[in-house]
Amino acid sequence: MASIKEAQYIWKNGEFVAWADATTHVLSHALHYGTAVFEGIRCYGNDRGSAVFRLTDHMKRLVRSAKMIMMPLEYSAEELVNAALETIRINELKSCYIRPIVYRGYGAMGVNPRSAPVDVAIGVWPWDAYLGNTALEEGIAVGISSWRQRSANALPGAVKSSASYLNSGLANMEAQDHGYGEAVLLNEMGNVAEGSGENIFIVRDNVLSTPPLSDGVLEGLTRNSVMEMARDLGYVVMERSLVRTDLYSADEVFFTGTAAEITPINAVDNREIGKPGPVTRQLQHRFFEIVAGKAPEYDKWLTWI
Ligand code: PPE
Repeated sequence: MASIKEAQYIWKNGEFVAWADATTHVLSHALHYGTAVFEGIRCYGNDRGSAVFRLTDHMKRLVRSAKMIMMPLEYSAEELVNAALETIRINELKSCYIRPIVYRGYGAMGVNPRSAPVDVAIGVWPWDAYLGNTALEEGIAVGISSWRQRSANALPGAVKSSASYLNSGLANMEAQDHGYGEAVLLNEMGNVAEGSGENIFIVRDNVLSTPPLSDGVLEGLTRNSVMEMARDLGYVVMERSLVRTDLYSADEVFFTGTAAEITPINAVDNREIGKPGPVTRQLQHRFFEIVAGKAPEYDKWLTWI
């Protein structure tokens, strides 16, 4: 989807190493068995400096992901926050994407991961619009995937694990092969879950709805932010199960995610939703104001470099 724009240094197990030296052995456990959890975070350069959006909340989610898969993590959320900030500073980036990963490294094979070491790394690099340059303005067309969302009792959506993203990749490749910008996955029950790398919202008669966590979706921080922003703007926001026809009949549909930000959806399975609607536009506007440091009441979500 995007080739990496290289930066200079990677934080690895408490030290900075040169970008090119941040390698791992081909027999690392995570490469073979998907034993890794990670985060995606954005830092926004703006008039006041550079601000990371919901940094502590992302690191807390990483700690929870590791805990849920019984992967011992030596670092606290606070230590990881500081490591991320140092990594941005040493790379002298104003705006960037931040990718912390906790993974089972080299030293043991076999499905039981317990005797493999746990390695931690943080990479940062510039990452522009996730779903293409015109996506934020014009929206994208999506298709319901023939792949189901991995089941909550097999590979829980609540854990941001590398293993889960095989499912995402299958759905995204299929969607693009069919000419869509992104996939929407239904869960095993047939309820709408999420995009391959985004949460989803609909708007109908000015009421926002998004699938509940119990439908097996990632507890997205952009999702959480949009719910709070929308309520502050006076909208009713519901977490309720959605079926595919709720998407077809919506006034507006949009994705949320760190990489995708707030991306409007203009068609679902070739049913036209249309140009980005007023609620989507208002929320996008608010979101970009917040990350630009122009909405003091949401400064609680920003960590300045
Ligand atoms: N669902 C999934 C499956 C997902 O991967 C993401 C983020 C979200 C929802 C939204 O979560 P949040 O970022 O906290 O609002 N996907 C990350 C990785 C994307 C990638 O291609 O890699 C991201 O947006 O950083």
